[in-house]
Amino acid sequence: VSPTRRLMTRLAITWALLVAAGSVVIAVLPFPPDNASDTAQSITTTLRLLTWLAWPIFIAVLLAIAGAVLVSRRAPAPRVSAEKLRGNPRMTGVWVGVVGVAVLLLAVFGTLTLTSEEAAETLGVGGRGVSGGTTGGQVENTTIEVQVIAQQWAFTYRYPGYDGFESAHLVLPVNANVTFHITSLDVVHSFWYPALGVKADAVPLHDNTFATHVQQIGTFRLQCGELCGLWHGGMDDSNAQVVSVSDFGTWVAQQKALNEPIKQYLPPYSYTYVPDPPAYGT
Ligand SMILES: [Cu+2]
Repeated sequence: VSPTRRLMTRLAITWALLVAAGSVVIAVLPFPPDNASDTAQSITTTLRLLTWLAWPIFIAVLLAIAGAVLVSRRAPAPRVSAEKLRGNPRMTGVWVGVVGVAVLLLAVFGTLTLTSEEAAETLGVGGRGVSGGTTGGQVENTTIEVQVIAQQWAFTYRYPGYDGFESAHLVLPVNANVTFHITSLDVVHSFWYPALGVKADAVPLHDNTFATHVQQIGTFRLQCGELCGLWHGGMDDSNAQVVSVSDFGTWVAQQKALNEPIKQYLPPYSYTYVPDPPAYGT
């Protein structure tokens, strides 16, 4: 057995071991950590699939580099040249074939994802609300709209289904179909709630919508995802919550009571707002 062949065998075994170990890690690693909505769930599934597909290739490239170094160290002046690759139809065919199949498979996967009901719902072009439930018997007892108003440097939330009260914290009921209406009062911000898989630009005078199905109770951090000025880094909320339906009812009652004195100063609920001082009664 030639030294090169022995090296190749060793590298192949190393590759198989690393691929197997990596696949297990990829299967159990929680990335991203929270999956509190169906949107977040599908992002995680996609990330996992792509990581799992890329891992064997990544390891093969690393080991090929290591192998090349070891071989050239053994034989400092290799007579192999690019001529061996040029005009090698088999090598070219394999290369084009493998890349072609990979690209086509990803195209099919991407198209299926884009045309799925979830995507349609997220983009606000039909989906679950129209067809009447496709989550396999899961209880969908709440449908709720929440407006996210961004400004330098805070988010404010309005609940049009509940008198349009305002809150500085985001609280959502679990098992709810939530439609966010995202807008801004000044510059472009971005409403980024990783646990729900939500990231949508907040643009002045524009009503940006994002729908998702919230499915897990918890406290999850959200933040502004678009550089928007000096205190952009502090434009976050560590206590954005998904709570039980009854806790949500209690919270809504509290917020309504708290809002009572300031209600008359709030502009009427609208998908966009013109931040004109006289409109606020000054
Ligand atoms: Cu911002």
